[in-house]
Amino acid sequence: MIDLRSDTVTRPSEGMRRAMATATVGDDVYGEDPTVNRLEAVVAERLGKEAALFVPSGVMANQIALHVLTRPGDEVIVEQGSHIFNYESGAPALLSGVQLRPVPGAGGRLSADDVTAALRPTGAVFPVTRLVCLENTANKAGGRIYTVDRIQRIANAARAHDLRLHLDGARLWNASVATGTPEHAFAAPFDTVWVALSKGLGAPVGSVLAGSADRMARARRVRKQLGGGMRQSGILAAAGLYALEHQYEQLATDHANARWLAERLADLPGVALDPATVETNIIICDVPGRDAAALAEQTAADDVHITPFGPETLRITLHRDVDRAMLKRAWPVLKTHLGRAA
Ligand code: TLP
Repeated sequence: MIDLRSDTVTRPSEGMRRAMATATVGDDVYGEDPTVNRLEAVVAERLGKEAALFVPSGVMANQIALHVLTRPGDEVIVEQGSHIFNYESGAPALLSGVQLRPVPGAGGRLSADDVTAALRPTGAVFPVTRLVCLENTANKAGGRIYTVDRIQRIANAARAHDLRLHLDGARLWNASVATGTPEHAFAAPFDTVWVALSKGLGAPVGSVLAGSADRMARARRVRKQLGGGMRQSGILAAAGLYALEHQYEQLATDHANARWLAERLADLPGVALDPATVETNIIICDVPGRDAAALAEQTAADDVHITPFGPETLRITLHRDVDRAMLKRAWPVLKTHLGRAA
């Protein structure tokens, strides 16, 4: 099986399994797991924040951040393709009592003007605009990157109106590897930011949320309220530390593989794709006039798995468990099924 559905499907490598098996652990609810403490310190430093918190998933990282940065009834500006708006099961309304304001950004990314235009006037009838959430890379935009400059302009617009800022950095590592910009430079304007260990880095479980020491103390409490307090979670944190040390550089290979495939897909008659938009490990392409779900079923029958990401849109995601040789085997299958115009 060649699984290009997501970078979440990556499995722990042999070295990672060894690091997990030999990790020193303690009870993290007592704050006594040395491996978790080390992971939190390492990630806080890489993100340039005072403190960090290991959480079971990216969704929990987003939801904890929303909870500590808002009050019930607030409005939160998000891009309309964002994970928070589309794939978190309505949790912002359930867990934080906030209303999301989905804003369409050109090519799936917001600009400072988009944020300014979405601000609510003051007045008793309006919700209070409290928070702007960005996603870097932007998944539904095809893994596209928010540059530091663009983020800074958005942050200036937001701060001018006393808004807070949160970054969903599920694939922030990819943005850093692709641009050579350190993670802390991307993270600096944000109150809270999280990064995933369980996507391209290849760890089995976990994300790390970072921010000020005060906010992370509150976040620790919210994590417990959500049932995310874990015990000997150093077993999992060890996988994250191993990934950062040994598997981070590999992300560049995923990007090169994505470009290799994008250039070929773009030449197929049935596919609408500008390969220049493929900046990291995700390819989003349209198949005009054809049923994306049916196409994904056809490629799956030939053992190549991709994700329908809209009625006529497909997502193909590169990751460390698909090397160039496997990709070369996947290519004829993709070519056969996708390469026919409607
Ligand atoms: N994304 C998954 C699906 O849920 C779509 C994927 O296959 O890409 N933020 C972003 C930008 C994400 O892409 C994801 C996972 C999450 C948050 C949630 O992370 P987890 O799955 O760890 O809760």
